[in-house]
Amino acid sequence: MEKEIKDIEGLFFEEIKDVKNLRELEEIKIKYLGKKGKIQFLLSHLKKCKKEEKPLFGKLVNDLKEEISEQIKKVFSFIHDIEEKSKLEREEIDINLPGRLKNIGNLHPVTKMMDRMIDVLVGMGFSIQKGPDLESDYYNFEALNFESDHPARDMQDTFYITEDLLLRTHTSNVQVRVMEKFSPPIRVIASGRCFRNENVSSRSHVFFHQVEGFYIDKDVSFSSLFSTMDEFWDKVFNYKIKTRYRPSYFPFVEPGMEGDIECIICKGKGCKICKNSGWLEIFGAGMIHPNVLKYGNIDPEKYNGYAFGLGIERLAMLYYGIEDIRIFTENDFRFLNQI
Ligand code: FA5
Repeated sequence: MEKEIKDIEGLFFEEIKDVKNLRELEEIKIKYLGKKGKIQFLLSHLKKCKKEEKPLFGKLVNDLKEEISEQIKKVFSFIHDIEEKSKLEREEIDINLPGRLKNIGNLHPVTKMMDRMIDVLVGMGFSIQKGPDLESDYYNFEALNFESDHPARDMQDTFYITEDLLLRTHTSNVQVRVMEKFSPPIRVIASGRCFRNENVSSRSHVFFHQVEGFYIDKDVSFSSLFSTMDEFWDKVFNYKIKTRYRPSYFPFVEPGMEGDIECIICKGKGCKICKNSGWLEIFGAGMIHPNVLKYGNIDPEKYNGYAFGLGIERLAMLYYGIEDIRIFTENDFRFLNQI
C-alpha cells in the first residue's frame, strides 16, 4: 500500500509539471481527486489493510490528498494569472473606431410648427390658455352663436359622444371659456387637437391641430386684425409670403373672413395640394360677434374684439414642403427623420 501511495504521488508530480492550461489542470484534478479518482481508489483499498496498518496508511492517503489539492491550487492561480495577462495583452483598443450612434428622439413636425407659431404669438403679446378636447355642445357651438338647428353646424361634421358631449371641432371652444374667467383686455391664444367627421384627403384629416387667437378690448379695429396677421406671417416664415383675405361666414364673427397663403409647393402655379388654385386656405378670422361676447359676460356696448383660428398641419405642409397631410400621422420614420 505504501508503494502504491508513493507511485501515485510520483505520477501526479510528473503529470502536473506538464500542464499547459486550466482545462488540462481540471482533467488532472478529476483524475486524482474526483469520485472515481486515484485518492478514492486508495481509500477503498484501506478497507483491505490489516487493522493495525489502517491508521498509518489512512494518514498517508490523507496527507497525499492534501498535498495534491494544495498543488492544484497553486498551479491554478499561476496559470490563471498568465491567461488573464495574455488576454489583456490581446485586447487592443482601437480609439479610431467611431462610437455607436444612438437613435435620438425628435419633435414631430406638427409640434415644431405649433411651437413656432406659439412662440411668435407670445412674442406679440398673447398669453396661453387651454381648452378641452372633449367638449360640451354649449362651448363648441351654442355659446359661439350656433343655434341648435343652425345650418352652419353642418359646416363642421361632428363626432358626438353623447347628445351633449362631442370631440371639439375647432379651438374656438376656448373663446367663451376664457371670457368667463377673465375681463378685458384679453389677448389669448389656445392650441390643440380638433376632430371632424370628414373625408380624409391630401389636405384634410379627421383630426388636425389649430391655434386660436383672440383679442378683446375697447375699440379693437378690423384693421388691427390684418396687421396682426401680417406681422405673424412675416415672423413665422422669416420672409414675405403672399397672403390673401376673402370674406367668409362663421356664426361667431361679424364680419368674417378666410385667409389663404400662396402655395409654396407650386409657387402659386397650381398643384394637388392647393387644388390647382395656387392658394391654400390656412385660417378663419373676424370680429367677435356681439352675441358671443354676451355669452362670455362681456358687454358688447363697451368692448369688441377679433379672433382667428389657424390650421397647423396646412401651415406645416407649406413650411416643410409636404404634399400630403396623411403623412403626419403615418409614423413613417423615413419621413420623420427628414425633418
Ligand atoms: C374654424 O375652425 C374656425 N373656428 C376658425 C375661426 C376662428 C374663424 C376664429 C373665425 C374666428 P375652419 O373650419 O375654416 O374655421 O378651420 C380653420 C382652419 O383649420 C382651416 O383654414 C384649415 O387650415 C384648418 N382645417 C380645418 N379643417 C381641417 C381638416 N379637416 N384637416 C386639416 N386642417 C383643417
